[in-house]
Amino acid sequence: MTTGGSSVRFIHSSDWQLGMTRAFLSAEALSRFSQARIDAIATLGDLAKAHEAQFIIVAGDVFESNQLSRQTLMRAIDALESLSVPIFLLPGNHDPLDAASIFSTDEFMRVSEHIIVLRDMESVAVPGVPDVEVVGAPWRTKHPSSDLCRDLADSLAPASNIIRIAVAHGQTDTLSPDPSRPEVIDLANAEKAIRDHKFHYLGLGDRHSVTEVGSTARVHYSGAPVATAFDEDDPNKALLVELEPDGQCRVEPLEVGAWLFIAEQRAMNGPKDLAAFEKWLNEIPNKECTVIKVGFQGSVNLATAAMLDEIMDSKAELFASLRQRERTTDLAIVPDELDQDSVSLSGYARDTWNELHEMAQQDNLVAQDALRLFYRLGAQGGAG
Ligand SMILES: [Mn+2]
Repeated sequence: MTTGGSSVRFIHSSDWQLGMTRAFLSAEALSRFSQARIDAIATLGDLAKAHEAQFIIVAGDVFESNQLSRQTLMRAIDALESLSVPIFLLPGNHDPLDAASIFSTDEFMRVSEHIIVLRDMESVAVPGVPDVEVVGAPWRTKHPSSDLCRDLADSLAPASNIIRIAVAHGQTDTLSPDPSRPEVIDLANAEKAIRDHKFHYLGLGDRHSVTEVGSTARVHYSGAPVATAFDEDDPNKALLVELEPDGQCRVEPLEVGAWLFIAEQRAMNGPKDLAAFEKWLNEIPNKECTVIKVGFQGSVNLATAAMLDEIMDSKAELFASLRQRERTTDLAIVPDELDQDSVSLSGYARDTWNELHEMAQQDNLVAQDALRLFYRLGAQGGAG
């Protein structure tokens, strides 16, 4: 494959999911999260400039759904319009090219020529870049009845004297084998299409982590440009792809986003563990863009439990989200002798405290919660 002796360089992105909401984010954090993913469009444009990439491909799920606010749509289009390189957008399972498609709105039909929606499986020449074309396998429904990547390969003749970049969306059978889902991509078949010179690179979307699949070194998931969930291994990236005239393919991950999702599990058995947890929280950079769910396991006295509550409450103000993970928390509050002596109560309050204290020591969870609240509301005489 040759293109007059010069290499082809482009950026591969996917899974922007613009308009995505997250239940664990406050309104304030959600608006920053949404803006971060719009800003990623401009960042991709800057990276294209910095690395002399000639165009950008987005391998599906540009939008979270086909039912978006007009604000999301207009802001996305505005960011796309400001790019100085051609950008190819593939409809994915979140934003299929059906009757209600966001790509069929009047606003989208009026966009500039450098914004190219891959609406069918026809090859599209890259504007301003000779001998290079992009071809896509767009989703037309949320439940395709076939492997669109196979359909695409079947429709193509071998490329001659031209470099062809294919763009598709979905899980490969090697990552997600599921015979009941006809849309799963047959990776061996896609790699055969590469060996048959039907295309020279397959840019995939759907997996939010940077992932190379197969053995040709030409099939990659770019991952999401901004992290969106806890189960992603390597998000916040885009791929810089370079196809050399001699046939080499080089792929380099580039940093795009700064959001971080952390699922943490910690042992909590006293003041030492508590101090270590607080230090860990303090040292996390970009707290306002960091979402944390944390589970605790262990057993602590009332004083430590109250301090843990206080740390979780005050630090939550700093993070995009900081929440205790109920499912993985198994924290026994066991009042000890220190707790017993730490309150200065008399009369009825003292009787109640003593009663709860005894019940709590016998693993009564309601009593433990009540005692913890009692303690935190200021019943303690000295410092905990
Ligand atoms: Mn998807």
